[in-house]
Amino acid sequence: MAIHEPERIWWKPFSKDERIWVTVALIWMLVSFVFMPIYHFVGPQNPPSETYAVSAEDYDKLVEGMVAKYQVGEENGFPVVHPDPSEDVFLKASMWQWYPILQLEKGKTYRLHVSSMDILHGFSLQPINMNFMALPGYSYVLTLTPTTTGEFHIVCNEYCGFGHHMMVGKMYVK
Ligand SMILES: [Cu+2]
Repeated sequence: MAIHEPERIWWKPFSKDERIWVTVALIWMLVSFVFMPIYHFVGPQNPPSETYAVSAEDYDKLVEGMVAKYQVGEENGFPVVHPDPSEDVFLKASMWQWYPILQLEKGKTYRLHVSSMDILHGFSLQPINMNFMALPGYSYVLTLTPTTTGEFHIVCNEYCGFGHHMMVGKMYVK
């Protein structure tokens, strides 16, 4: 069986319609590109803009320090912590758990640090659907003021391995 050489000029010049659509797509891309950083400042969302580089060992010490100081109970082997709003609050993600269980107060503003001990995890607070990343080596500070009381779940929304589907944490607002 012979192999045929492809046509020398295999591409066809742009038609008028194609030219219009490519131009529209390009303009829209540029608009989105410019608007992204603008929306960071004018949008109603609250993206974390405060970040620290921190090693897993150091972050673990911060978490344990908070647990030792503010633990009020225990649930399924996890400490329940009722931190003071004047101090930083630390939440730790690892394969495959969120630690500890936080108990916050409605109307108070907290500085919640989120970091991972191993790989990338996704902090997704349900059912209100707040989503952030939990990165190893970095602590992201979320400024958070709970407006509703109740029990919330923290779901990992970044696939992180075998136990990913079981990685569900808890948070209480009183
Ligand atoms: Cu995870």
